[in-house]
Amino acid sequence: MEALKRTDPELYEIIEREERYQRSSIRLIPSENYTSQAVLEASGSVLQNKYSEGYAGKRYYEGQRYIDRVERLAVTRAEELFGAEHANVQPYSGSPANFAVYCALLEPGDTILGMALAHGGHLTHGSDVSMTGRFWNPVRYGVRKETGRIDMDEVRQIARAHRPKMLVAGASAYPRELDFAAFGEIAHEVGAHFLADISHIAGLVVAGVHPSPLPHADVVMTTTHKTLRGPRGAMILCGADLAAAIDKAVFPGLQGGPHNHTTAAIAVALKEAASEEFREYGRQTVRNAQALAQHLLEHGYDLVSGGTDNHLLLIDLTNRGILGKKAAKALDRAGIICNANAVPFDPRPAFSPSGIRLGTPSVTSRGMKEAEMQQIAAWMNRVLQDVENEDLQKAISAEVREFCRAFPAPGLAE
Ligand code: DSN
Repeated sequence: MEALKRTDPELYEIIEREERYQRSSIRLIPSENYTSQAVLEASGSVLQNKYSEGYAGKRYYEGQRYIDRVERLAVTRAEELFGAEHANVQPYSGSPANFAVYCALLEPGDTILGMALAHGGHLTHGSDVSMTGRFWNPVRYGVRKETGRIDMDEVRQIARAHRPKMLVAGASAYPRELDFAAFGEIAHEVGAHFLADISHIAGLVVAGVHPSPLPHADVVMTTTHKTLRGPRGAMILCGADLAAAIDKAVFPGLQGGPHNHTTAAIAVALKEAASEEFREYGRQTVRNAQALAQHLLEHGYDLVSGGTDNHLLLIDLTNRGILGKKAAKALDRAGIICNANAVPFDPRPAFSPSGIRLGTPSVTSRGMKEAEMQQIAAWMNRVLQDVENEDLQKAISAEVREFCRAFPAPGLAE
């Protein structure tokens, strides 16, 4: 970044510090990852300089001979990787992508049945604080208090009672497998479209460690930067029957020119994701999450649903008498980064919830395995047992820094 260093040393220094931070800490935010150097290069390329409203072969601007090739590559790779008839790779991120799906398939005021935000769902699945909960009529399902799991009989009952036009399956903080076949059956019984939002688990679906929502879902949306390990972006997959409506909703319905540098980086990530190495990455991500869960259980932590089937876990800290925010901040000072998170039936407010959320996509990208999860759980336990002790946090952060040196992160300079 020599040019940046010369032009804007202040910003250069901030980015350099962030890079050091990413290198020397254990990043357990389940929606984050490390993209490869190849993805970073495509993302920072001259494709940034182009405008290309429209779709490949049908643009409103001339000068697209290379841009069309880029977008066609990304689209074809997405369709092949997920076995979809149609892919739209232009959404800027997951929230606008979900919005586009609703705009394509619903009328204003139609009912959306999605997982409650407070139980692990996403803002755009009809939360009150999201415009999706204002423009459409949200109805919610959650998890069972005793099991921490979605009860498909309850989803069916709610769907029969409210007859939604859209059923959404997908979550930001749900550690268990989603039964896409059952969701699809329920949606189609009540005449709803079924949207599977696999943003968190797309990489696991590719790796075959989570069942695919295809062919049960009418539409599949995923961000590209979580377990899929691409740039920040999103894509929508659907059958040929819905392709025109989805494309029209994305452009010109909601967006102008696509971010071609991101499209290129998505294409690279999809190529990487089609490899056996990536499938092994997905499997190891789940093995690591399960190992981390097991060690935390042994240290006496209360995990929502008792464990995990995927890349993430949710700790309810109520029995330890520590607030989620306090725990997350103490862990950050110790070099272990996670986020405070509501747990299902949380009596506390969203900004100061009772739990923390952890995930293994980033640490797995660094080559960490089950043995390292044991070490991470031990550090977490030491921090959380003495959460006010900043000297201890500082000492652990030095140990973490040293530990991280053995696990180079993709895309970061050594
Ligand atoms: N904000 C993302 C997450 O952290 O899960 C979801 O969009």
